[in-house]
Amino acid sequence: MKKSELQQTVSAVVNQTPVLDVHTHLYSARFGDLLLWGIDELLDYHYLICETLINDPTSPDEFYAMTKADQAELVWNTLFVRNTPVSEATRGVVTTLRALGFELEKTTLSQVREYFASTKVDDYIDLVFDQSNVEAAVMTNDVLDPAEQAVWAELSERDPRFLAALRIDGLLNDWPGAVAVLRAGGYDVSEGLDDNTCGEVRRFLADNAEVMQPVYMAASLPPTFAYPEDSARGKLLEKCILPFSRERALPFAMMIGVKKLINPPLQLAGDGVGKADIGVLERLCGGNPENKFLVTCLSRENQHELAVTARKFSNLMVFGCWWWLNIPSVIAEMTAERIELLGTRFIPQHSDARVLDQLIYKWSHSRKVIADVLAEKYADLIDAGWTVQRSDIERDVRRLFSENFRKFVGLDN
Ligand code: HDL
Ligand code: ZN
Repeated sequence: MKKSELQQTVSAVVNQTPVLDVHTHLYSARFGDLLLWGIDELLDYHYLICETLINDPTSPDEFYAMTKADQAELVWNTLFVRNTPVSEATRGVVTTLRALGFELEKTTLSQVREYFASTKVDDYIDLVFDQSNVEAAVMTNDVLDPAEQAVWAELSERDPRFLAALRIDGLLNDWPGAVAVLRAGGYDVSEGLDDNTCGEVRRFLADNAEVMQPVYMAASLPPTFAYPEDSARGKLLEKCILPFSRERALPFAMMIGVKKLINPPLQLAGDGVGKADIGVLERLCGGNPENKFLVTCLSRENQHELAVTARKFSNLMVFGCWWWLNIPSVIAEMTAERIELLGTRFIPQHSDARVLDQLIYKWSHSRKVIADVLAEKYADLIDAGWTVQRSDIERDVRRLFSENFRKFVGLDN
């Protein structure tokens, strides 16, 4: 292939290759209101809430006391009417509404609301998955959330487009709170984490995994995350999570670097970021060669050392440009250094979508950046004297967009 054909070919292949979205907060329609979709949810996204509250005098407490519709109105007027929607999260709303056929210059919020009021959720899931070319999305299933657990108890048939992930933040980051929930669920646990309690935690994980059939276990962890560590988290990891993950061949996804609630009144929008100690991964991956770890870090300053570490351990798979890294300038930087250090052995992106509609913009924005970086790398390779075929590009993008993940977690084995 000539260099002059690269950009068009790579863009076409990237757009045509379905993606398996390895981390979202979406749910299938059978989870009812847990699945967020439509314009008011799209505008009430916590990324837009904090952007609104730094541009408008409304306090967080006043904002959260408003109805969802009034919150959405304030977000719309502040970020889209009084200001230009040029940030990544605001531009995303523009991309999504355009893709749905709205001419924003002539569209009012109430017209968009009318469209959603007359749309059925099952039809909309089909439309969004088709528009975003997503073949499946991994949910975030909180094992300690009673509302979600109630749905699992009744769930008869599964939508194959929604894969489960056993999310265990509550266990690892709030063990005393978890003890109360597990005891209420009939598990004989105590805070002391003696052998009996650890056995009961493993039974709890096994019972949940039996119901959910997850593709991995996951937890978000603070920048101070340490291993080994003489703490509840350290003991739970050593005696429960790592053995269970190994025995069940269920990879453990660690999302490291979130500083919870640096501004508490902002609630879900109030988290911050901190640089983590990548040495934790050297000890976890090196000390547990039978375990598999999916890892993403929240701090931009961790990315290069994470990619270098991923060169050393075949049981470590790097994924995504998480949260505030999911912006074109940083996706480009991270994808380039990952290709330069890891070739195509990594998972370039996940959407982290909380609202179904976001799949449309998160994937169209990321696909453009990833295609541009890939085209540049193939051009460098052609300059070095290698012949690049379209079939090579198709194989590479399939690897990046789904096959690396499927193989690593044992899907379709
Ligand atoms: O812990 C996580 O999974 C994070 O993605 C948080 O949910 C965060 O609030 C988020 O939505 N980031 O995109
Ligand atoms: Zn998330």
